[in-house]
Amino acid sequence: MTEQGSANGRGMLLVVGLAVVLAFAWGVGSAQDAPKPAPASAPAGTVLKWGFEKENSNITPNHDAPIALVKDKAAVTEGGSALKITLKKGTTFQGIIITDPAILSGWDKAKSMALDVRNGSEDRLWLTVRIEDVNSTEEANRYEKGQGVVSGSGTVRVQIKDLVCPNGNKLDTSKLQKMILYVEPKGDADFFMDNLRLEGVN
Ligand SMILES: [Ca+2]
Repeated sequence: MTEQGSANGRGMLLVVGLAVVLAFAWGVGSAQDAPKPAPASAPAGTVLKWGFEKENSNITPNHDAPIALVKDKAAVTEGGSALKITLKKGTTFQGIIITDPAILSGWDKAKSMALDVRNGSEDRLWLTVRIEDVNSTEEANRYEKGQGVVSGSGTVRVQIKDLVCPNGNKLDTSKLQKMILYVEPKGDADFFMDNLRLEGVN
């Protein structure tokens, strides 16, 4: 009985000893693991080019479009403000001209350009993206394509590989000079833009 008890005691000591060794090993292992980064709000490779948070002298109205930075919660998708274009029936080409070199750089290393938009009207509106490089002198050698934007919020996206001019030449995305974004109003409405970004940047 005594021997049995003694054997049990040794067994228990062995189990406790093993547990201590395992716990120590576990602790050391955990300490050596690199901390995992917190999940980012945007996918890896996304680079914000303009958040419409402040005035920019290199972003000007196209065709005298009334533009303003607003803190409209329904339209803001990045930071605290978005760009509002006040559309009026009978006007055309309402939007912005971007000539900021910082916004137009790095496109050659990206897969796509994306822009969050909000169409405050009930109509499906047509948003045109025109992009020019150093060689763009006329329609034939610039990129210009429209996309339908339904009522509400959405994202307009242009694949960089699709930046081909009517003459068949690809835009030189390392030498972009200008981007014009404009909407054709169908009536009085507000149109918003935010979070102009490049995606898939390597
Ligand atoms: Ca913003």
